[in-house]
This record gives sequence, structure tokens and C-alpha cells, in this order.
Amino acid sequence: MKQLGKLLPLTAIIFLLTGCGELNLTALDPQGPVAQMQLSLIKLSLYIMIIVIVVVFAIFAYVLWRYREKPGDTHIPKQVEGSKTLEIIWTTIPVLLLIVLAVPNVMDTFTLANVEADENSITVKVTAHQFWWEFEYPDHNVIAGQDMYIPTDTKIIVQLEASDVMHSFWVPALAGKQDNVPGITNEMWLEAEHPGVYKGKCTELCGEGHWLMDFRVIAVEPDKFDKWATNMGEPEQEPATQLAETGREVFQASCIACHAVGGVGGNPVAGGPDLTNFGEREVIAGFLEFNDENLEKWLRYPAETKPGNTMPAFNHLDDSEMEALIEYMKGLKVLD
Ligand code: HEC
Ligand SMILES: [Cu+2]
Repeated sequence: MKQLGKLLPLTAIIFLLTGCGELNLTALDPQGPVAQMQLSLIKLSLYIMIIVIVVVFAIFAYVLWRYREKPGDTHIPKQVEGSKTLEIIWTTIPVLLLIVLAVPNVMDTFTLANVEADENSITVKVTAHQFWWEFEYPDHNVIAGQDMYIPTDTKIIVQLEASDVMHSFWVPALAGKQDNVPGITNEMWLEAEHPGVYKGKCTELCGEGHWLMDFRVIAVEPDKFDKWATNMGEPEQEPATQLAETGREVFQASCIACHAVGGVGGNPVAGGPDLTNFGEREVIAGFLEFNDENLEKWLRYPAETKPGNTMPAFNHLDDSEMEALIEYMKGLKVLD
């Protein structure tokens, strides 16, 4: 039992370090060709290191044992200086190992750096803001917030930019990481083999809310992606209920200046995420479980909920306005 008590925190630490339990937040279970290539390079270097360590330590142990001082030894052993054979062996082996490492590394580096478009690739411009993500699809004329929808089995060319400070785009299950730097466009590519939700994080300390600057890559079948992109570009639908209609009025009065819906509104400098498909998010602001209670908490106390973000507090809304607003927000959908 005592042993178990010691093991549990250790297991917890291992889980934390490997990111287990966090929606695919691991490079060890690749879900696309880029992550696959990266994992093979990691494995190749790891195996070579293991072989080197095992062989070196085995020789070390053998030599310690074989040439130890034995009872009855009277004089020091014959003194030698240098051995051509040994020198050649221990120069050649590392050179060969470095070649074995270098060839796939160089080849994969070129493949990974190839951000040329192919006939069905699509481009997504990813702009990082303190502390949220914007995804622009120039070929489809669509802007989305927080959730990056992509079609499966399609090369996605990712153009990374930042509006304020440096951030870093990281979706370990699909690709490595690359920095978003203000004034510079960095490019990379990724591809998802299967439909699924792959978690992403900002991995460049960018301010108070950095640790909550999460996003999701949502890979869907190409047909579904086309539907998504088409509907994202359509004007907003009439709200389904009277309550939602009332909520829409609140939204038009208080929120539209910063948040676009159906291509209307928003503010490229001081605004927040596009909310056209907000009702389809699994989390609010990248991290809060999506439910009425949390949405109300977010709208009333955004600064307390995600430190450092610039969304103003709407604690002055009365309960009926809040209820209507939440109803409206939940109805913002493009996929059903
Ligand atoms: C001054 C600009 C501004 C106004 C006005 C504003 N917001 Fe925001 N909002 C933001 C910013 C910036 C964020 C991103 C915060 C973050 O995650 O760092 C945000 C985030 C959000 C989110 C989370 C979005 C997501 O994709 O998960 C919701 C929901 C939201 N706002 C709703 C509203 C509603 C409803 C109103 C009106 C009552 C409103 N906002 C008014 C700037 C604004
Ligand atoms: Cu960041």
C-alpha cells in the first residue's frame, strides 16, 4: 500500500509530462504523415543512442572486470601508447552512425520544408493573437475563430502570422511546432489521415493568458469540409426561436463591433474571434467546457476566467438578456 502511495504521484507526473488524457496532445501517436516522419526520426536517433550506450557500457564493465587487480599481481602491466586499430574502429563507427542519422534527417527536412501547393492542397493563414487563434481560408473567403477545420487526406499549407507578440503553433499529433512572429510569415504543412479532433497549444510564452491559449484542429471528410466552408461564407440564418431573436438584438448592440457573424461585424485590430459557428465549439475561449453556466461566466467575468484577455465584461446584462444571448450564441451553427 505504501508502495502504491509512492507510485501514484509518479504516474501522475508521467501522465502530465506525456500529455496523456489531453485529446491527442502527444507526438508519440502520430495522426498524419508529417507527425509520422517526425516520430520516425525521433525513434531512429533514440535507437542509435540506446545501442551506443549499451555497447559502451558493456565494454566498460568488461574492461573493469577483466583488468582488475588480482591477488598475487606483483608488477604494473605492460604500458602501451596508442593503438592504430582501435583508433580506426572508434572513428569509423561514429562516422557511420552519423551518416545513418544524417541521410533520413536531410531527406525529411526537405520534405517537411516543401510548402508548394499541389492540385488539391488548401492554404490556411493562422494568425495568433493574445490569447486566441484566427484561421483564414483565402481560397474560400472564410475566417474562423479557435477551431481550425481541415479536410482529411489533404495537404494543408499553414501560413503563420501574429498580430501582437510572438506565439507558437503546435499540434503534436499532426505536426511539429513553428513560431508565429509579427511581421513575418512562417510556413509549414500538415495533413490528417483520419477525421478527428486534434488539440493544439501556443508554445511560446506570450503573456498572462498564454497557458490557456489552446485551439483545436478538427479534421473532417472533404465533403463535410466543403459544406463547412460554403456555409461559413453564407450570411447569417434567422434565429430559430423568439428568445434567440431577442439574444440577437443584444448581440447586435454589444458584441458585433468585435465579433463577426456570417461575414458581418468584427474588428481586425481590437476584435475577437469570428463567432459564425460558435455553437459548434466544444470549449469556450479555447479551454472552458461548453455549457450555459460557463458561457455566462465567460460573458460576465472574462478577465477572471482567462487572465490578460481583452474581452470586456458584460456583467451589467440582466438575467433575461443573458438568457436570450446564450440561446442565440448556442444556435450559431453551420453544419446541421
Ligand atoms: C472590445 C471587443 C469585444 C467585445 C465588444 C466583445 N468581445 Fe467577445 N471577445 C473579445 C476577444 C478579444 C476575445 C478573445 C479572448 C481570448 O480568448 O483571449 C473574445 C472572446 C469571446 C468568446 C469566446 C470565443 C470562442 O471562440 O470561444 C465569446 C463567446 C465572446 N467573446 C462573446 C462575446 C459576446 C456575446 C459579446 C457581447 C455581449 C462580446 N463577446 C463582446 C473581444 C470582444
Ligand atoms: Cu501565445
